[in-house]
Amino acid sequence: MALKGISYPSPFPNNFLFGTASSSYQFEGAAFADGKGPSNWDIFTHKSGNILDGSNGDRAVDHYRLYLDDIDLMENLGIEPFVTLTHYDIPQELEERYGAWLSPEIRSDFEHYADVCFKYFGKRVKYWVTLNEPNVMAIRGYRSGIYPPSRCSGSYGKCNKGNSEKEPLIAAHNMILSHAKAVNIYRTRYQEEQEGNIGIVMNAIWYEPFSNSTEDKLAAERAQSFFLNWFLDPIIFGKYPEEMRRLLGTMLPVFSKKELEIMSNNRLDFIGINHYTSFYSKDCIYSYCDPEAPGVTKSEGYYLRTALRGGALIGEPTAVDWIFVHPQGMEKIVTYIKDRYNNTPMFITENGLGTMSELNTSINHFINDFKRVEYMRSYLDSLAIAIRKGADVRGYFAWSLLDNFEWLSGFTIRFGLYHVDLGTLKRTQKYSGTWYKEFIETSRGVRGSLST
Ligand code: GBH
Repeated sequence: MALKGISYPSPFPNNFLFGTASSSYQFEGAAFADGKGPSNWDIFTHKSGNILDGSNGDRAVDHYRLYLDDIDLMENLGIEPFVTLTHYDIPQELEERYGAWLSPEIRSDFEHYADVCFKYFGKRVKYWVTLNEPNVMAIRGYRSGIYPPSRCSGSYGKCNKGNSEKEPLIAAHNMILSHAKAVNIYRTRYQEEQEGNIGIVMNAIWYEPFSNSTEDKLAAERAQSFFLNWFLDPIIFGKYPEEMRRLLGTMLPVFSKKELEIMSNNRLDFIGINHYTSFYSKDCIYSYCDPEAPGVTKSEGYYLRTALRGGALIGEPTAVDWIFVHPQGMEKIVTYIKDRYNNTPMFITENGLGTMSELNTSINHFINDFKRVEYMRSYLDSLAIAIRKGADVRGYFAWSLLDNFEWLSGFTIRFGLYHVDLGTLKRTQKYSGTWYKEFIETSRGVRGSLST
């Protein structure tokens, strides 16, 4: 049915920001240009066997050279720049000098780096993000070891064995304090004059209890605590989540009085949420779980993460092994964060769908990305419900503007609203890009109109 000419109030507030997301290592290339030293990811991707298709970010999608063209594409989708100080990659030199995130020394180096960025770019940047997904950096860098610096612990046995289970906790502790120092510098030296905002971006998964039992509900709560609240609680409340303190005891680092002081000047201006998927979580304290399965050890919070229940998946599987299409998760995770953190302003800093990048496939196959549109539409609908119910969400960014270097998957997975020809690097708008532009135009204020 077509309802033409009728306007409906848009569920998105008037000044809601829509945009796209990108990241330096995945986009820029120019890995060794203009005096840049190697990052931990440069070193990691150059070791054979680390990246699925043997590729690396040396050239990526050459955003370093093509940035003006790409900014035109971004503007086409209407944005205000948000700048992230660290999206996984850090100078390899810090790794070699003192073990990077494992050392408290990184805190003052990070502070200095942030200071330089605020000083030189703060006039033009009104939204700063200190760290992208520190929870993923800590887990993948120091527990499963599948990201640099490839340190694994606990029940993960693939890399250098014998690291302490404490390492992810220590790395996280230093990340939290590095974040805090950067925020502090911004607050004391720049914010008043530059009138910007500063926050952090977390990867957030919605954990649905595997069953109605109290045990599984508690497991879902622990899953949030050991993944998300692990960082947000100390940053916002000045202490690690209750479940972590109880289960981990002395394994968990403590904040000294002086550190707490730095952190107290730190209320976040916003929480950035990267949300893509949901999982079930099943209790492993009162019920048996295979101790070799990832997630079930004490330092991980004793819960089993699974997409499968009674023979059915939590959502449609996708080309990305950890993304299941479960749009309700968006409303639920946003509402969860709203309730726990006093409705701190939120941005959905990443959401999107990866598709397979088969070789020898005609460009039309990639351009007609109806699945991506379906995914985005359903997640945006779900986000709109959370907003209607009172969540203070101020923007949404699609991951990603362009197809790009997808970390361990190299160039085998594409997330872009624009297709990138990996030979010529030519950018071509996909159906999702066209759709998103139109969606943005019709979603502002009361101009939203609906036709079905
Ligand atoms: C985001 O990461 C990244 O910020 C972005 O650079 C990336 O391109 C994009 O998503 C698409 O992948 O194994 O415990 O970490 C999301 C990375 C990987 C986070 C899978 C959640 C599962 C939980 N995600 N991960 S864990």
